[in-house]
Amino acid sequence: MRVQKVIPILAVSLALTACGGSGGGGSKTSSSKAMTSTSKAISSSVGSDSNPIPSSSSQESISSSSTSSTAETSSSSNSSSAMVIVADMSSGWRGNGTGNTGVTYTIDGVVFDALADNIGAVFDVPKGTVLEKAVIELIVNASSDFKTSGGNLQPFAQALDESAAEWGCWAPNGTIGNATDTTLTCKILEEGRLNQSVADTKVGVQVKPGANPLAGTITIKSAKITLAPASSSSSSYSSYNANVASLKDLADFPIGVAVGNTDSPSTNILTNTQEQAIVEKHFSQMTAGNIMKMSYMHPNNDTGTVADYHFEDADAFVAYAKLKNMSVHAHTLFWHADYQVPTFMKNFAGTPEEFLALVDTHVTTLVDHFEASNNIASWDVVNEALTDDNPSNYRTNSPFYVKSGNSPVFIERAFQAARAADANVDLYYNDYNIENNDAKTVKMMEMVTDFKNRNVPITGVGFQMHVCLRWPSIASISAAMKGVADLGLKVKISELDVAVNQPYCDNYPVNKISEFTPAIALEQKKRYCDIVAAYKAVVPPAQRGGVTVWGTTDAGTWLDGLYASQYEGEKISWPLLFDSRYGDKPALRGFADALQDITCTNL
Ligand code: 9MR
Repeated sequence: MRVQKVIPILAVSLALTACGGSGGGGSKTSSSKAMTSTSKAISSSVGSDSNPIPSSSSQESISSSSTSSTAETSSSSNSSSAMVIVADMSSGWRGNGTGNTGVTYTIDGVVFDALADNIGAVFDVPKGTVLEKAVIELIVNASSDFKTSGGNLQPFAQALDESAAEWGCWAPNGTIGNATDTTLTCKILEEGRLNQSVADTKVGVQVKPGANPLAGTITIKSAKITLAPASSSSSSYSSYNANVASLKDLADFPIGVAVGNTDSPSTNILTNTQEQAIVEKHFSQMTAGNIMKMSYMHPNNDTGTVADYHFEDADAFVAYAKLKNMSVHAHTLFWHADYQVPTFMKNFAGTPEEFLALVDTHVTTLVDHFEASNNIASWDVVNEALTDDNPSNYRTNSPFYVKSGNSPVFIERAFQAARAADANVDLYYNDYNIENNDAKTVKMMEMVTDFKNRNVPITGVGFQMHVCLRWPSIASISAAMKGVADLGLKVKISELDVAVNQPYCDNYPVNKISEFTPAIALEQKKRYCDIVAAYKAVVPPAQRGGVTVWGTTDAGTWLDGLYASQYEGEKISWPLLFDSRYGDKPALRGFADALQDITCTNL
């Protein structure tokens, strides 16, 4: 019989405050089974709304008991016992979701009204609890009117700062009992994203509408969370030591990292000390993941003066980099993506000449402003102006292209203005999928060759390099980079990440990789090594603009968010050098091996 350690959640008070929770998607069917006791509310109690979060010391008061309850997730054969968090059903819960009316405590459990989409009830789990691969089990009883409304239930977990969540669990109406008990289970699959070090996590259930308006009540009769034994964590390399004192010290070209700074606390480089420690130790350059894009920097054009620009966040970011002896690769002056184009640009109604004058003003103002910091190594002048078609072309539906008189002339105009503003800074054209050495690479080469021939002041090409574990081939990557290097241009790997599990990669989902096993981690190590080694092999030292990874830890990768709906509930790509607990991954060793000219291996 397995001995179970029970962690009592000792709630210190009740809370009935409306809390602005957020809903989420998710279409995964949870396993559920109907049981037979009837729920009836025979008493109610309410309390104050003081802090409902149990202190972390209450979590430490682990009591051992030899209950015989099963721990479904404890499939590991090791001797470690399952850790179970059992929620107190008489205190510590609160309503969740906009417009909730709180919870009522009854003899049967915690009751909430199924008023609207995303309304639910939650309790808090203190930060520091490793929820990765934990299984949430809730026994609920939905009233008959809820059942007939067609409503669905979604058990979930979400960090209080909303930096991470598990929305992949879903109990459709057909699996929910009619005034009978239903067991909802929800396995937290997001690797590391709920191993919160900075925020508590709320766990509970919310209602999702069906065909008819929601109605009725949900009684939560019990709630427990069975934590995964440490050995079954998908971060099987969380204690891996890459034995790399400082990545940047192994290279004579910039080693960069993209970071956030106005995002949630968990991804803010100005406040997250764990991330700072990694960045300052291993990197010599930073790129702002977001805040140096057009929509952030030049949101308005009302006055036609510098008052239309927003520099504060970027200035703080550049100043931090400078303080820590890191240069900045500034990203980006032009990017067509709809949500990155400010409204005034989209609505610009002047002539092409007037639009190109606006291009000049935009570029000159930004480049001049940051030149003053004396810490900008390079700019992505134009980002992603080419299509993925075969043959590839300029993005003719980009507002910049259209307003330039259906012409790509804004691109060279931007380079010219940037060079006029700063005589020394490196100027890049930046794009994705150009490392594939296919039609898009051909179009990029045509454009930059033309620029070279006409003395358009381009310094280099940024290969974003958002690659898969097994695609494209190193031969293709090498050939594409060599083409640019042979023109005498600089080559920068500007946004490197190696997605292990990605809907557009490696014949997904047939070859879906659901577990970050040691073997996969080592395959990724070799992949990182092969890419950096290829870079060194084909790009002469004087033309190396550097290698930048697109994010610090796996917990902060853009990939998990972007493709969430396509991951079948498994928003996991494990693409970076550090795991979600800020630990080294073998990928870091692979990167270092290439820098040290050590043969790339998956050993
Ligand atoms: O990683 C960035 C993500 O946080 C932003 O939400 C997104 C939109 O601004 O941009 C991501 O970065 C992109 C970069 O700017 C250009 N190349 C592709 C990157 C990943 O989408």
